[in-house]
Amino acid sequence: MNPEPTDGPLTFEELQLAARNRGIPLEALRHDITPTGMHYLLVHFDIPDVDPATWRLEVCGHVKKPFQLTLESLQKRPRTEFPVTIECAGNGRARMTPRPVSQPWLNEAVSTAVWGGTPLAPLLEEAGVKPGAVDVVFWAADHGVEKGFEHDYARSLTVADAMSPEILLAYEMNGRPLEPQHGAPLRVVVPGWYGMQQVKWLTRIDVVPKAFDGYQQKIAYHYKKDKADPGTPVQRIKPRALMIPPGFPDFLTRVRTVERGRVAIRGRAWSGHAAVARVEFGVDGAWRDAALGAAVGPHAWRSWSVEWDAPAGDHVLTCRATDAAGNLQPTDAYWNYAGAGNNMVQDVRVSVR
Ligand SMILES: Nc1nc2c(c(=O)[nH]1)N[C@H]1C(S)=C(S)[C@@H](COP(=O)(O)O)O[C@H]1N2
Ligand SMILES: [Mo]
Repeated sequence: MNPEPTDGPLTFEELQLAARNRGIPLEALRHDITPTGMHYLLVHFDIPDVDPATWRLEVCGHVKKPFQLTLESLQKRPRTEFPVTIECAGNGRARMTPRPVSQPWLNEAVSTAVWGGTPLAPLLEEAGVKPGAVDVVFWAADHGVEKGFEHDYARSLTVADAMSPEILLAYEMNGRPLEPQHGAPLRVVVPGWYGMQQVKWLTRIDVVPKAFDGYQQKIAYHYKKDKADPGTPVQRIKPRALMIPPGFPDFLTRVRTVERGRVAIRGRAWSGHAAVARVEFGVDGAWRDAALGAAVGPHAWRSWSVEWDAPAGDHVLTCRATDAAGNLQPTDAYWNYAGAGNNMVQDVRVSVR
């Protein structure tokens, strides 16, 4: 069983997870589209061994015409591709005090890829969702045990949410077949939602007449104040801005050395609730507006920039995003038991010489 949140040093268990699940190197925020090898990665269990030749997608349950599809037949369906920014719900977890013990992300669990595949809604229409259907469950090939619950990874959406036209069954990432770690041969891409909804290694789409109560749906991914609190479900991505740390780093501390004078500060900002409307850049707690670049796509991050006239000395640089729905990133951690949705501002320590 996982331990309770702790103020202690990072544990061996957190190191094990961190060594498997990489974050985006923050300098890779310079790319509109994250190169596949730099895309963040989160795998709960093991990467399953799936043979694309014998793999089938089953569409079943509370539908008039259940069917199965091969990868080839999926690839013959209408194809679309667009960039989507995906962020892990646990991003920011290790910056909470006490620290929920799980994958110890700081700020780096976010990336943008061009996902290619076929829209989900027409497939559900073909299957004919029967009246009384409640949830659409996305079952995956990976299997494990979490907090004592053994299960295949699965997440659901309500039928109404699942019919959203932007949801993709993706077999390509950045113009190539999905890599094993990103869900080969097929994953779900649900723009605007946190990572847990982007089910990889998809095997079965099961339409069910009652609310899905699988572990990853009912127990995990809730904002709760303690273990006993049923909480509220984690769904859409909260706004966040990140900067590319300027200057050069100290190997161990990551403190940056920056030359005094004009420094170009660049970053990215995103929100799953509404478009990013404002980004501010902070120096030692004083905020100013950054210039916004165009979004990389309707479901992807946008760039931002400021020119900073850096005075000599030690400084803390921060940035924060506000979206068009009025959501602003907090300065302090948003604490919750599972360590989800902590979009507190990034801070970067620099030493200007
Ligand atoms: N089947 C399956 N899908 C999964 C996961 C998983 O462990 N198993 N992890 C989820 C989580 S928590 C995240 S953040 C994203 C990460 O996607 P990526 O590794 O392609 O960046 O995948 C999601 N889909
Ligand atoms: Mo995640």
